[in-house]
Amino acid sequence: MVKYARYMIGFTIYHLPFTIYHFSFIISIIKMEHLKYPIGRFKKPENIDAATINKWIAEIERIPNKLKELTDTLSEEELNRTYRPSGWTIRQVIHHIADSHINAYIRFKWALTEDNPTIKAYDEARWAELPDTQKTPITISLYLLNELHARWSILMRSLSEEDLNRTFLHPENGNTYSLRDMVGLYAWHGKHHLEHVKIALK
Ligand code: NI
Repeated sequence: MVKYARYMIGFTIYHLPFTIYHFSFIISIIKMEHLKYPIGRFKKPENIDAATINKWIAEIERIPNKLKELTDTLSEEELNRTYRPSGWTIRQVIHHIADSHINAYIRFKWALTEDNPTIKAYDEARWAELPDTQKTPITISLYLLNELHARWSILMRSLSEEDLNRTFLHPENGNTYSLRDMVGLYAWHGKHHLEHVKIALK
């Protein structure tokens, strides 16, 4: 028995560094997931009723203003801060939201005017590296988002139940998405990046 206890103690001490290593590795993965997805990943509710759609549209409408409030007085140094190691800078996040939502708006229009069209995917990481991201002041993307969201919201508010069920096909994963789901996804997307800006400024 003593021999067994000694063996177990020896075994535990011998493996302790590995255990600590694995534990800290798991913690760092959890931390990275949290920095990447501070409000969690988008979870589609089972039932998306009219009240949920209205709430989401109101959230999309508020995003440009919230972004402006957060970034209005930032210095060049602050705009270059990132929200996680090797993540985007605040400047890139703002320009990315404009890139993403321009694409989203066009996807809505395609789905409303064609029968389950195949949309065009885009390489968001490479878009965020193009020269306009460095050279354009963020105020231009903030104005763009303000005007775009105004027009997008008018379109979204005009959609009937039937319109909301219209779909498009994403060529990268072969999945079909309804506009009903997309309203939720982009309400999430705005809040998701808003949180990144807040983290970068902490
Ligand atoms: Ni994004």
